[in-house]
Amino acid sequence: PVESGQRVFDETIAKDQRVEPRDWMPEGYRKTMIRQIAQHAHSEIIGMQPEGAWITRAPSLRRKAILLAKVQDEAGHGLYLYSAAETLGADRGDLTRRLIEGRQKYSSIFNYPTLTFADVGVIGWLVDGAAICNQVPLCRSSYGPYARAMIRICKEESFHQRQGYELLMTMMRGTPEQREMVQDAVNRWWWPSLMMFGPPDGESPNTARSMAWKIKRHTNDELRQRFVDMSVPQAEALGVRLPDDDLRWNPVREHYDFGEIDWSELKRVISGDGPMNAERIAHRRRADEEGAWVREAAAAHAAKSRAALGE
Ligand code: FAQ
Repeated sequence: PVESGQRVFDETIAKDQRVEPRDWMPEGYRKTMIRQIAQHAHSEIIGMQPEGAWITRAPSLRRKAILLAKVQDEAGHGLYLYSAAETLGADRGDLTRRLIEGRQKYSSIFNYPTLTFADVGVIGWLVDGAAICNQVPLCRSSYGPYARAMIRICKEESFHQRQGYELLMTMMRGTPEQREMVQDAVNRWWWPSLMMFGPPDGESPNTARSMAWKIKRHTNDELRQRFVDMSVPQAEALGVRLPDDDLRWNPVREHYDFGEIDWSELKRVISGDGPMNAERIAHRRRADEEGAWVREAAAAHAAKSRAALGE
């Protein structure tokens, strides 16, 4: 019965234990978890595109091998997360359809273009850095399969972040043109990276409930601040300027103050009107259509194998 299910669920959350697929859970919890995991999975898969565009143009065999490995990891994260969504009763094909039809979201950050190879480094440093900041606390998220997926994904994201930083370090030791490329990429990606953490707490409809359910462990603004504090010394070590005149240490708060984020830009990009939204979705749609025959063949082969075994 629902009442005892609710009681067990409440106790599980209160004791900081994990909710598992077969456990009773409130419908709202299930819906929220499917929404967040699906958005996260879609982000990994769409997130393959900006960097994937540079695989054929990587400046050396070594850089190409690294980039290939990173983009493959992202595919792996996406598949891993779709599996986590399936434990909640979602259907993978249905989630993909919703993405392609614009009925489900993915991270705003992947709707910006990658103009030079320095963008690959900056995505590793800032975008993967922001992803780690957001996802390390999710390793303690209340839904078991999601929390466990995050542990493995965070380990790989750490490698991604380091490869980006190392790439930028190398470019910063290079020619003046290379240093300019890095600074230009930082100028373009800094503010969108801050937007990855979502709307400000006062305008985040999901945070309160997701915190009560221990799906989220910190608010959007708390994690954004943590990311800013972490990034400033890294920028100094690298020798780049973060493009914000209001960025300075606040000894009273013991945090860096930073400038006002253009929230209208985040709204625009989330609602489908960013620089690359149409292209990202068109590419994903094409990949889905071109892969249809593979899925059909695999299903037919599986059915034949089952028949041969007399099942
Ligand atoms: N972009 O009430 P809240 C990666 C939506 S990392 C687009 O605050 P919530 C690694 C939000 O979904 C990127 N939409 O929502 C990688 C909600 O919409 P809905 C993926 C955004 O869920 C690196 C509405 O606005 N990481 O892929 C964004 O409590 C390099 C109201 O917002 C994750 O998904 C945004 N930036 O908090 C891959 C992490 N922000 O559904 C390749 C897991 C907000 O109500 C290359 N997710 N929205 O219509 C989370 O932690 C949370 O879902 C937040 C949003 C923090 C993103």
